[in-house]
Amino acid sequence: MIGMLLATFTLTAAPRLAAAGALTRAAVRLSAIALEERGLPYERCAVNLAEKPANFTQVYSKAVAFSPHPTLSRAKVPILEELGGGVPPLVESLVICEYLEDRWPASEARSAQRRAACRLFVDRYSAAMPYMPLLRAEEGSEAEAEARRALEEGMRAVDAFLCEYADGDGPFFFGESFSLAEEACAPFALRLMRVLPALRPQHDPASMLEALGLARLATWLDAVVQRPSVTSTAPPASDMVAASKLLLERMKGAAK
Ligand SMILES: N[C@@H](CCC(=O)N[C@@H](CS)C(=O)NCC(=O)O)C(=O)O
Repeated sequence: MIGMLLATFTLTAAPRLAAAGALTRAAVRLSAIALEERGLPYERCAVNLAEKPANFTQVYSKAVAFSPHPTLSRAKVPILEELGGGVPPLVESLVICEYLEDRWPASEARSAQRRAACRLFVDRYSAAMPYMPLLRAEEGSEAEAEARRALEEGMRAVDAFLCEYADGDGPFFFGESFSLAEEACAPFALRLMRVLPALRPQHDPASMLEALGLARLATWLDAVVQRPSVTSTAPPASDMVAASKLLLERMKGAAK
């Protein structure tokens, strides 16, 4: 399987983002979105995750200051390296996003409380919007009904968080500014909005949000999935759907 290494990056020489041919991995896409949002030039290079090359595992080891171990510190993409000024390579997509924001702020300075709310949103979003259980459940089963209830509950929670802590005008968490809140959630939001309705039209998230009256979340999701940095780093929707289908079949096979 081809994976991605988000690698050599510098503003003084040609930056390099090492990745799979297409940005199929959400964690890597998240970092690519953050680079695109800042207009930072970068180059991508691919790494085979099934047979990780030595230069990849070495860079990862340097980043975590530990030799890759089968369970403890398996070398993962993305990696951001060649940051200049003696900065070691960086791993973990959220760490990379925060680093980029600290070093090349994409928006105006905000209070500690506002930044904390933004980080809490990222944490809440990934935990609250589960759609894989809905895709994995047999159609018409009690498990499917339960998964639908869980997604609806999550949608209500995320909408309530936006209403309470995000800028009222929207569409993003900080109004017109596309921030870490969006960078970190965008790949998952895109999958929710493209894959779920394609595979289970009866669970179309846009219709669910409308029926539940969750306008703030609907506005946020709409704006996120249309953002150029999100669409330009994403594979075509048909590829995302096909990849999810394959994954579901594998999961089904493994469960037998
Ligand atoms: N928490 C990490 C997760 C990164 C991750 O799971 N990367 C996967 C691809 S999406 C990977 O490189 N897997 C290879 C492996 O675990 O051997 C992040 O957000 O950067």
